[in-house]
Amino acid sequence: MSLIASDHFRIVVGLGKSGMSLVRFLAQQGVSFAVADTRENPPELATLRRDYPQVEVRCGELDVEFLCRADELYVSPGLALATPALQAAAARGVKLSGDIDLFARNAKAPIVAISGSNAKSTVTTLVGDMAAAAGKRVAVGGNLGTPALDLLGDDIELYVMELSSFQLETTHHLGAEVATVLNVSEDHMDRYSGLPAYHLAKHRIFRGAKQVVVNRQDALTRPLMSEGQPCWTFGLSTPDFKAFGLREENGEKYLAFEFQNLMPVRELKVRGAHNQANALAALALGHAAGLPFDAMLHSLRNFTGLEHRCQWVRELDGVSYYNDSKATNVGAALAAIDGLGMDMAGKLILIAGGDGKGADFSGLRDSVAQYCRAVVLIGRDADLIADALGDAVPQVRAGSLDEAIALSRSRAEPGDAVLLSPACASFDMFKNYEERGQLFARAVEAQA
Ligand code: LKM
Repeated sequence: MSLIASDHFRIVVGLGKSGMSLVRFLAQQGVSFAVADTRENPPELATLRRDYPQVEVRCGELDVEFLCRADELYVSPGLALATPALQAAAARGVKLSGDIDLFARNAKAPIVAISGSNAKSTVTTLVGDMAAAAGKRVAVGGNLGTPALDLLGDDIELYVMELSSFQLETTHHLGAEVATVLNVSEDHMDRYSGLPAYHLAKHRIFRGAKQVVVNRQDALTRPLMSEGQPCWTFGLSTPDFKAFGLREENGEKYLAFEFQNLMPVRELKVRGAHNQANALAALALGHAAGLPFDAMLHSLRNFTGLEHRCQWVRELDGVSYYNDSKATNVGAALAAIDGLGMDMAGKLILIAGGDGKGADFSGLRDSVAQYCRAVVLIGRDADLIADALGDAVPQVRAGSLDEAIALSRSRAEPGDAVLLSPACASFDMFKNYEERGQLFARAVEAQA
């Protein structure tokens, strides 16, 4: 180990997916480090013990003295920065950082950075597809898919990164080529004091950004302190200079840039106004990153949406079933209820509930009243949702996903749709939203 490297001692706090990517990166850099996790048996412990048996690991309650042996802690997005042991270490001069900060220090290609309460995976995937269609060697990941540090490579020409507010909290400087907060609606109120704190965390994405992309329909997406960088906008209104939006010509709606139509909206394979906004956001980001329009439009035409994101599963007795397990907050569920509800003749049976993370569910009430025939509630916070919905619509409780499907099936009429869009995290009943979505889809497919 070199003298310079041994000057520094780091601790990776949290041994999940991103923690393990930190371990691999630090080991490869020859930096000395240890690992800590509040859990007795963190997810990647066996992998660490197998591949890095020499690395010290401390599981269970965090020990401040141990943490203070480090000059820098890389804190998992799953662990609150407000955790007393972390704050005690910080007060004693230990720097709190994260994998994205380390990624940004080491990335040699431009970064497209994408955050927001909703649609960030969709827009990240779209921009990644667009870059690939343009022939770029592109790496896509961060909060979705591959952890940031595992993406680093000498031949990469563009990084397209989905970043959560938790990842941004530990990011001191990002220096993206272009950064955006797609939208801001309430989420993670179990981790933030309120919307302002959550909003502030998200806006760290703009630190050192060369260009920004803003949502014209959401003032909370505007950088709090503009550094005079080029600013591109997207929104469903008619676009002006440096803007992407919708234009209408001879009764046909088009995705448009400034005063020029790009492609008819009907050529998109994904439905709903929010998906048009997502397409416009991806165009704005791709354009800022220098991607040509022909490649971007090719990607938009072929995009069929993400797994667990308002995904059609099957039709049964004239009723369509949709898996929107990825809707882990109220804003996401609203987009699905409004988007689907507006597009169909029948009504929705909504399956919702889970770990509400301290949310205010009253925002669901109007859309549920307008588009739903009934609501089937599951999970820990079913009562909170029931109270917020009041008498807007008939409600039933289900103890399991299977029961929820059976109850939904018995209430649905031909032309209706059953929509799993929980507006909640899944951690009270499932490993994660992917598992929740898979179990839903399998159970629906198994119906006779
Ligand atoms: N030391 C230490 C740790 C680290 C991590 C202790 C510890 C954890 C808990 O692990 C996680 C993993 C992932 C906790 C999380 C994770 C992700 C907490 C929140 C999120 S999230 O908010 O980014 N994503 C969920 C959401 O609500 O948006 C996804 C919910 C779902 O249903 O999948 F205990």
